[in-house]
Amino acid sequence: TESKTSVARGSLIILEGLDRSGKSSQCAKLVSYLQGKGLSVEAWRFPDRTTVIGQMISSYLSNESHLDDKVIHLLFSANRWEKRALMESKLTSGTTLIVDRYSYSGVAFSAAKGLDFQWCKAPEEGLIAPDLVLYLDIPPEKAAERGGYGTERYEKLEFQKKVAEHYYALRDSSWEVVDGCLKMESVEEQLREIAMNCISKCQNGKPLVN
Ligand code: T5A
Ligand code: NA
Repeated sequence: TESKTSVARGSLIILEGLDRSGKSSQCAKLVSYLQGKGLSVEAWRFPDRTTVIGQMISSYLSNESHLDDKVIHLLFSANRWEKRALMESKLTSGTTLIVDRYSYSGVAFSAAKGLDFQWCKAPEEGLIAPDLVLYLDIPPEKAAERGGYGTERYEKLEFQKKVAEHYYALRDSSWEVVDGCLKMESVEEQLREIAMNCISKCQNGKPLVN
């Protein structure tokens, strides 16, 4: 029989946080830093709007379509499930994934609408568990100051406060909370160090779990 050469696996690293906490900016910076170190790294994001389900989500988010709260919740989850197999093969073949939002967004946003917390968590069970969740912590009021809240600012602020509460209820041992109010460069530096640590642990045999 042929002997398989085992490849050090990649890490599943998620960025989470309220709207405007800086996730997309930091994902891009972290990916280019890690690639510059010669590592195999890809930037992913959820929702992944490139699939058929992703297009339904995208049209819902831009108010072009209306969907029942439970239906959109399940579509967000299905959008992660349809990427699960590819995610697993990337990770096992040694590619690290830096992912902008994951199940935590799925649960926190839907629960903030009033859906039952446990009901929201159920369809996420069996997805690959992150090795690291980088939570960019920012008070909802501070996030609102970053702009984009428009005329419905108050309503959105109230909603973001609820999202924050649900995020806190979801914290687990994979989380590292980083102060998202610091200047961009400071956040960037902290994320680099925590991510490098995580990547080493995974390369050294930390198992991949569901
Ligand atoms: N959703 C998502 C669900 O309901 N269920 C789900 O399962 C999933 C996956 C779309 C929506 O879908 C919901 C959550 C969302 O409401 P999205 O497309 O990821 O999700 O959201 P976006 O609108 O693209 O991104 P955000 O608004 O969340 O912003 P980011 O990515 O957190 O922040 P970023 O990097 O774009 O920065 C925002 C602004 O702040 C500045 C930036 O320059 C930018 O102007 N900024 C800083 N300013 C000062 N100091 C810093 N440290 C700064 N960092 C960034
Ligand atoms: Na974003």
